[in-house]
Amino acid sequence: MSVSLRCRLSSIAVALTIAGPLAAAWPYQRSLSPVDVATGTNGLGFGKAVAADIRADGRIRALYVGAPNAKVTAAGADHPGAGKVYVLTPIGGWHVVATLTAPNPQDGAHFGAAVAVHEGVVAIGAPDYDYPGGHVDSGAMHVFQDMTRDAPGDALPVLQSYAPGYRVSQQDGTHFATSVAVGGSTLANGAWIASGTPDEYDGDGCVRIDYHEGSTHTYGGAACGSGGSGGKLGASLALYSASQTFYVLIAGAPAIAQGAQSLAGEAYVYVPINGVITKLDTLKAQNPGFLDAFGGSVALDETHIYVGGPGRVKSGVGRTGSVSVFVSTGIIGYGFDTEVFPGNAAAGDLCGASLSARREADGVLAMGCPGWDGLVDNEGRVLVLQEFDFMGTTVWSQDRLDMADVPHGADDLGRGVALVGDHVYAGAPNHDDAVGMNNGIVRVFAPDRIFEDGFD
Ligand SMILES: [Ca+2]
Ligand SMILES: [Ca+2]
Ligand SMILES: [Ca+2]
Repeated sequence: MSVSLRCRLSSIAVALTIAGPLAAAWPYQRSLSPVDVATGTNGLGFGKAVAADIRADGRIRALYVGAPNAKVTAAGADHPGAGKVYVLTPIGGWHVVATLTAPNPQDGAHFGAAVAVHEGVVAIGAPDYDYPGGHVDSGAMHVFQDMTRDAPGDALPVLQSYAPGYRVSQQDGTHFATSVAVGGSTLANGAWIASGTPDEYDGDGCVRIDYHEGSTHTYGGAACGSGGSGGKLGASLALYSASQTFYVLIAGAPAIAQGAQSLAGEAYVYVPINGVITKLDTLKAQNPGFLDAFGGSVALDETHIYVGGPGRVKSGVGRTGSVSVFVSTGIIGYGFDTEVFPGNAAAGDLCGASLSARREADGVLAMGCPGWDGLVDNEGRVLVLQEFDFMGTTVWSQDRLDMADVPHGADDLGRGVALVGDHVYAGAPNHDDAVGMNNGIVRVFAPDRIFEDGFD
C-alpha cells in the first residue's frame, strides 16, 4: 500500500515538475471518419456532437458522432440536412457499425445536432424538425438502444429504435431537443432521459426529464426560465443518476442577463423532489459580463460541476472563454471553486464551447476551444484539465492535444468532445476531406506513458 502510494505521488510530482502544468501533450493517435459519403458531398458536419458509451470497466463500447447536415435518402427521396448519427466501435478494429437516421427523415431537421448515450441508451435531438401542420422548427427527440450491449463477449452493437422515448414539440420555433442527456442504467433497469428546449416561451427556455423502464415511462416534469428572461434555458444539459429515484441535472441558460450585462448566462442544478424536477441551486460566473455565454456547455463528475463560458474574458488577453468549477458545499448546494482559463490563448478561442468530464475520476475534464488559431485560424484545439491536490493546494494542470504534423485546416476541432479514460475523441466538423468541404472528422488523442501513470 505504502509503495503504491509513493509511486503515485512520485508520478504526479514528475508530471508537474518535468512536464509542467501547461506543457504536457497528448499525441495524435488516429482519425475516425464516416464511410458512406458520396463524391461531391459538402458540409456534412460530422463531429459537431460526439458522445461515448463507456463500459463499467472503463472501456469504450461505441462512439456516437452526429452529422446533422447529412443528406438522407429514404424511399427514393433525398432529404438534405435530415441528419445522421454514425455509430463507431473499436470492436474488431475501429469502424462504422451502424448509421442512425430518423425513422421518417425530414429536410433540414438536423437529427444528430445533439447526441447523448449512457449504458446503451442513446438520445438524439433533431431540433429543426417541423411537426406536421406547419410547426416550423418545433423539434423532436429520438431514442435508440444498443440491443447487444450485455450479450456475452464483445458483440458488435446492434441499434434499435425505442419508440416510447420518441418526443416532439408542437410549438413553432421552440427547437426542442437542442440538448439531450441520459443517465441512470439500461432501459431494462431504468434510465433517465432529459431534453432542453431553449426557444420555448420566446426564448426563456425549458428542460424536461422522463424516467423510462422497459416500455413504460414516468414524466418527471418541466422546469422553465422565468418569464421574459430570454435566457435560453436548456441550451446545454448534463445528467447523472445512480438511482431509480434520484438524479442531478445541470442545465445552462447562456443568454440570461446579469444586472445590466446581457447574454451573461447562468446555470441551474435540478434534483427530483417527490418525483418532480426542482431547482436546487443557481450557478453564476464570477463578475459576470456581457456576452460571457456562461452555461453554453455544462458537465459534472462525482464532486464537481463544470460550466463553460465561451465568451468569458481572460484578464489582459480578451474573450478566450473558460470553464468555471463548482464543488458540493455540504449536504445540498454547490459553491464556486475556481475558474480555469486556457493558457497560451487569444480572443475568439471559444474555450468551453464543449466539455466532457471523466465521471469515474474526479477532476479530469476535456475543454473544447474550436476557435483557437494555430498554424491556421480557427483550427481549434482541446485542453485536458486535471485537478491535483498537491501538498494541500489545488492545482489544475492543462494538457494540450498535439496534432504534430498531421495536415489540418480551419477544422473547428473541439466543437464536440468526449473524454473516455485516457483517450480524447475530438470532433472537427469543418474538416475538409477528399470528398468535399466541411464534412468533418473525429481526431483521437492519448497521453504519453508518464501522464497515463499519473492518472492511476
Ligand atoms: Ca425545420
Ligand atoms: Ca479564432
Ligand atoms: Ca473546412
